[in-house]
Amino acid sequence: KLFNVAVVGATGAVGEQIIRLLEERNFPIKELKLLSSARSAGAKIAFKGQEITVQEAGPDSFEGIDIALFSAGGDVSKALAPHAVKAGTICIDNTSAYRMDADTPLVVPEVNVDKINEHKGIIANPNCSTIQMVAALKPLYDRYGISRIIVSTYQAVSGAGAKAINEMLRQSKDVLAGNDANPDILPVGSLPVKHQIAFNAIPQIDKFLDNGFTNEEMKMILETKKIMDDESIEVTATCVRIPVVYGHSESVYVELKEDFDVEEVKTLLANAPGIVLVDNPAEQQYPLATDAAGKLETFVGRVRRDLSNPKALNMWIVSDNLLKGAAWNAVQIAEYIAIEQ
Ligand code: 11C
Repeated sequence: KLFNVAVVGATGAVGEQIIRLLEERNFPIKELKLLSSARSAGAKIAFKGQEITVQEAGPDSFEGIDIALFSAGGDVSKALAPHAVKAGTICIDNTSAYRMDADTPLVVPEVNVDKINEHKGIIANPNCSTIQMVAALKPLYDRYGISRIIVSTYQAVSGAGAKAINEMLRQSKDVLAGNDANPDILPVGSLPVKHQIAFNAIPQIDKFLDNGFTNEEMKMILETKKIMDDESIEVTATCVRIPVVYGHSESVYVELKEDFDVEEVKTLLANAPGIVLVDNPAEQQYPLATDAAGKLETFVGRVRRDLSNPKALNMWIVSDNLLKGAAWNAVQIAEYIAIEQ
């Protein structure tokens, strides 16, 4: 069967990757409709040797569309996905708009692919930093159980969009030339205070909540429990923006419920779907954002027993935040839907 597919947010950093993956994976497409805000409408994007003109997204854009992939921000998803669902479109939403809704499956195929069939029109794609962590922890959860996760992230600027990439590169040149960084975008475009990202680490991703955690940290905490389908897992997170362009890195401490053998853990990880074990300290081999950029897999290394708690492991988890963290996870879900129909 061939599908009519729409990409909402076609000109954004994630939308671009979605279109590239649909082409590379040879997704069974009858017609591809590219949608965006009024500002980007009219742009032309190449797909399989054709030029497709981007149209302005509106409530009537979804007639005849089988699958729509949304990555134009939460407000756009909230405004348009209900119209798409009414038109019979299955929506794969890459924003946080519907992730925690009880009716919306939150899916990482390596973890809970079975949830896709429970959708009521919308399937949510989790936050990038959550996706790579749960993909790597799932094989350990299945074998030993997990009681607690403590994660610190080192997140790429591309997670905050193309403007943040430009800002980091521009600031780097300016600071090296002896000029002011003049921060303008990060940590949060809509907040008044801005901080330099070049040659820096900013412990704020998204806005703060009353509990002292940021939205990004709460996403990691709440989404992990929902995806793992286990409210008993204790999770805490500190999310930090660093001057890397592509690839989020995470230092993860995980307490397991049962005793484990570190070599067995490595074997489980090496054999897990979508996971690549890169763990050879003797040769200084471990996952690096620069190696993960452009790849679909999640890379895990520095696997070692914790010295303060013999039931815990430390590890380093890296993946391309725009691919497994966003576009690839969404296209993977679309591929499962296509196979089922
Ligand atoms: C970042 N994780 O790196 C964010 C971007 O909920 O989909 C993705 C936000 C989201 O800034």
